[in-house]
Amino acid sequence: MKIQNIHAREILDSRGIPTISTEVELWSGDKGKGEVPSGASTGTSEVLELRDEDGHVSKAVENVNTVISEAIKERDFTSQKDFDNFLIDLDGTTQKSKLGGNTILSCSMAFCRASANALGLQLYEYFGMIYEDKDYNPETLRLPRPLILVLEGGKHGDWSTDIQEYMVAPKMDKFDSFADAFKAGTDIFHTIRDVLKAKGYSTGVGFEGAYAPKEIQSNKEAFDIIMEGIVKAEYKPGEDFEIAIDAAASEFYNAEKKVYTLHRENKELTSEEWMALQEEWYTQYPMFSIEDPFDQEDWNTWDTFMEKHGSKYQIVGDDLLTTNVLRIQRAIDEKTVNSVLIKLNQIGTVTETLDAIRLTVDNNMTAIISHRGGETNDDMIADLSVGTPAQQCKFGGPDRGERLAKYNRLLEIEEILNQ
Ligand code: 2PG
Ligand code: MG
Repeated sequence: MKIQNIHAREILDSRGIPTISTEVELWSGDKGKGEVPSGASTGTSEVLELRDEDGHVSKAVENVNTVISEAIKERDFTSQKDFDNFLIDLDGTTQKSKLGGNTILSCSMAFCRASANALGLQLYEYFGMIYEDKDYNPETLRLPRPLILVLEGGKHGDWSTDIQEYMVAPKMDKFDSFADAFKAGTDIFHTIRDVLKAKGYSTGVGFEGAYAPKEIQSNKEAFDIIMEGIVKAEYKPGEDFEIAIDAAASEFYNAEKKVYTLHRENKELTSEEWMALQEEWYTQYPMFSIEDPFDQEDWNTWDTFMEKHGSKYQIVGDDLLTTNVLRIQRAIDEKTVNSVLIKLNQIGTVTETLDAIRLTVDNNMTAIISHRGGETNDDMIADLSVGTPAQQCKFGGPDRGERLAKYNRLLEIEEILNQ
């Protein structure tokens, strides 16, 4: 695949914050675009997001339009891996701190789309091809189980709760299709709105398209509201829907004092105390998945939690692992998690993202393809969740266009696959 042109520009993400969009044109005339998301609650081991002092991304844009453009134009790349490795070498740093992780990812995504277009493939088919799974068979592609956001707090929801995300997860065998499961999830979402209204709580949404009522009294009340929503929407908690959370605990961990500060509970808790409080909550509800229950460097507590509860819950590393194969390997060796959250922009190329998924599933863990707090209308992650063996996705709540761009793409893919 030979590149004729590459061009980047600054656009705004779903929060009105600048991000980078890059378009690649191949000599065949096929084009592809990549729009990069941005985290709000970021892990410290993520690749560098290159920003100017005033928050813009003009340096990142300039890097694409000068250094990268000059280096890759007219060059023939044999594969996505070849292209991504070329950019990784051009940058030459472990954190992609010279050119920027966001800069490199925008090129990687754009090249990926252009290549799929050149081959006349759907993007999910192309992911299936380049995932290098020897058992790959387009006939067996599956839609993911969605973890649908219904309430948000933490950094995303102005700290209405300390826990950042409360999600409902349909049991897929209870529904005939992804479309049916997703529709049921949105029914619950709308019913939760009624529950909040009845309590006199606000129903405005946070960064990721779910309710973030300031009036909520405690982290636990959020669980009760969700249970009421599931039942009132006439689904059975535990049977039709389970609950998933992302505690994003690094955001309220005080590393100096070694305590978790729960503003909503007015408590400062040691790792052990925080674990005990979580255990008390989770045993009362039909929990399925628990993401980032502890700080990103509190490995020992993670290991203990996993040993005690790994057979019962999906325990997911996000800020802990940052889609980084070195950290994922450590988690495999120490048995820290049984699931890995996958985000393209934590690691900075399509190829390294596929490597992270492969390492995860080859070690019998689940992979969840995830959006970011700051998103664009780019829907690549929907295709990524279908074309790879990741069986779950986390794309936010059904009340903001940039979240629905991904869900709606899944609805489209399901229809194409059923034809
Ligand atoms: C997370 C993500 C997405 P952010 O923590 O899982 O929900 O949030 O992009 O802010 O890191
Ligand atoms: Mg997270």
